[in-house]
Amino acid sequence: MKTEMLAMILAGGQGTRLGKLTKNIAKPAVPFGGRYRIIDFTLSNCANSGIRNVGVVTQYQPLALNNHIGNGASWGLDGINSGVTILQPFSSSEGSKWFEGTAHAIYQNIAYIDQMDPQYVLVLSGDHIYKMDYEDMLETHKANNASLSVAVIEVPIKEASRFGIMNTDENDRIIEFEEKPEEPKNNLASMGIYIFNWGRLRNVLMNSYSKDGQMIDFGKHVIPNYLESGENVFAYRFSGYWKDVGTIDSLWEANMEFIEPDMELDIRDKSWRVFSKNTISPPHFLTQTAAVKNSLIVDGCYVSGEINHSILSDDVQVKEGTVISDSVVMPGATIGKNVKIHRAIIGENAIVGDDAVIDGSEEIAVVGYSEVIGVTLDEN
Ligand code: ADQ
Ligand code: ADP
Repeated sequence: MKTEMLAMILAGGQGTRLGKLTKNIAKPAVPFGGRYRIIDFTLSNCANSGIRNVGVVTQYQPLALNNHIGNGASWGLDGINSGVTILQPFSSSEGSKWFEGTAHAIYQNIAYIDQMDPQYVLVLSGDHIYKMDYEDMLETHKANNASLSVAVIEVPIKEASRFGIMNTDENDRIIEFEEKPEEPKNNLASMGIYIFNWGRLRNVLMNSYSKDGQMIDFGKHVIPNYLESGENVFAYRFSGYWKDVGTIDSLWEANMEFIEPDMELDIRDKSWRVFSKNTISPPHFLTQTAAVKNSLIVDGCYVSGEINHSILSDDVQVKEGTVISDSVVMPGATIGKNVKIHRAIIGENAIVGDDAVIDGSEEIAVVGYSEVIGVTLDEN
């Protein structure tokens, strides 16, 4: 099988910064925006950009991710010349080894990539919320005769030290790159999205791993190596909505932005749909005592309480007397009577007992995946 550009989604990070929300599931499988999981945005970008073959590199708690992605049919990525392949760490003659970094994770999957025989490999991250046309990025990559293209976005300078930061010339050729510099020189940040000419990247990785194995990370090792050896490395400028939702604060913020009907990331745009697996839940039901304002309520919810500027994901129950504001409730959670929840993320399948108070006024409050709180023995 021959494919022009193969996408590899790196979905392997543990996401320790999301704490209790990723105790049992990988970060890309964390619910987002009521109806979605984080990885849906990247998978939908692939589908909408005409990419037919996608490898998803996992390592940590991939079960929920496997269940969600299935055969890729929800994104139209099933069929004769297309597919999604979940790639897990495997034992080799060197013994089983975790993927050590992003470039090492690609190296570990050379056999899979070779089987697709692509000219270009698009490397993506599984934890970003955005819409991007990778086909346009590929066109620019070809027009620049680039060996590597890096998608870039301008970020506030105070946040720049969280990213790979670069300098470009007037043609957007990258002349300098620093991974997460302590004192960033400017605000042009790498989005961690790369197009590589596969032949060249393959050689670089094979050479490195037959010797010292230094090429562990794209940001720390591979990009600097390309620049040193005088390869054509170009920036591809992106200016739309883009958010790395790797922390509690950014995950909460992105969800709150998602509620706004005029949000920059337009999910109602029929020409660029965000696909997800359909859970086939019944229509949501609002009882006589329910009061819902400014909120997203997904299928299967049963609501008797008051919901303000919040997201209830599928199959959430909210009982009478409860008030939820500025919060995200993930799928399957049950919230008892007379509970107060403010500025919080309630994890998937969590149970919050009657009269509990979850107040994130100071710092976003989190109830973990399947966590049970405030349930007393006489509860029925
Ligand atoms: P980070 O996001 O900090 O920076 P990293 O932690 O290496 O980079 O993760 C990138 C993606 O790969 C994440 O989705 C992570 O889950 C996944 N991942 C990490 N290690 C993996 C492994 N061994 N196997 C499989 N998946 C793995 C990167 C760039 C910066 C850039 C930011 C933008 O290095 O230059 O600015 O992305 O967010
Ligand atoms: P965070 O920085 O929030 O922890 P990342 O997605 O950046 O989230 O992942 C952190 C790192 O942890 C990744 O580089 C990944 O390689 C490593 N990691 C994740 N899961 C495991 C695991 N099960 N064993 C070893 N390393 C892991």
